[in-house]
Amino acid sequence: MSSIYQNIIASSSRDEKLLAVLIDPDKMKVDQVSNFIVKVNQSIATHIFVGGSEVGEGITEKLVVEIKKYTNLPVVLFPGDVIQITNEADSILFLSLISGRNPDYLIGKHVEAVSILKQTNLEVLPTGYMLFENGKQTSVERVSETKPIRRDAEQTIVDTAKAGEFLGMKLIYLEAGSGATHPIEPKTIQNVKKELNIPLIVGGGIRSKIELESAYKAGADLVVIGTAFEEDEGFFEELRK
Ligand code: 1GP
Repeated sequence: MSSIYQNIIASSSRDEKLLAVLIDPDKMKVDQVSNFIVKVNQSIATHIFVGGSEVGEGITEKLVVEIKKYTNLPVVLFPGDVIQITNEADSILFLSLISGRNPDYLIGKHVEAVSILKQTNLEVLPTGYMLFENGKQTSVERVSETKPIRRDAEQTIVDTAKAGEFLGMKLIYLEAGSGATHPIEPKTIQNVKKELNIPLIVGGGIRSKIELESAYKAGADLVVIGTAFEEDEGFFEELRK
């Protein structure tokens, strides 16, 4: 079986766009999973991401076990903390918050995670994670105690993403923050994509098919959407039209 990363690379080289549905264990109860996953399976989604900024111990694992009962889509952990790591998933975004300067989120938590990861079969995806300002404080900003990157700092944005690639990261994730009022601007996605030789993930605040398509058109290989599905499951339908 080819790896999740190889599949992302292959899709990116064929210009086939990917969509991850983000499930936040803080917001979804185990008994809501089956109905929700039926909709995910019927949708254009290609991946399920599971994670949140402030999830308690054991909660993610229970949720992933339940999700796996109903889908064959790859389940990728998108953890806010080491306690969210579970071998029940297929893969993990090993996120380094390269927009910030907090050593805990650049390398500290990663060192803590190693002894746990060594006991799993998770495919580890080294990911440069860049948080953008969005007019209000996001939970990533609060929990990580880092400043997001300014949206007008074009050169810094592009150079940060490229520095991530030079450091050997395999993915770059441009994050506007869950529930952001504005998604990352297409121009920014385009500028970053032009510089990168690795796949680009974009997420935060995408609530319409038009916004999804403009992120793809600008160069996002994989888009992550959580809030729009949480608030209205009819959004799955809208994306199919
Ligand atoms: C958040 O990028 C993801 O980490 C998705 O954001 O919930 O706004 O879709 P939304």
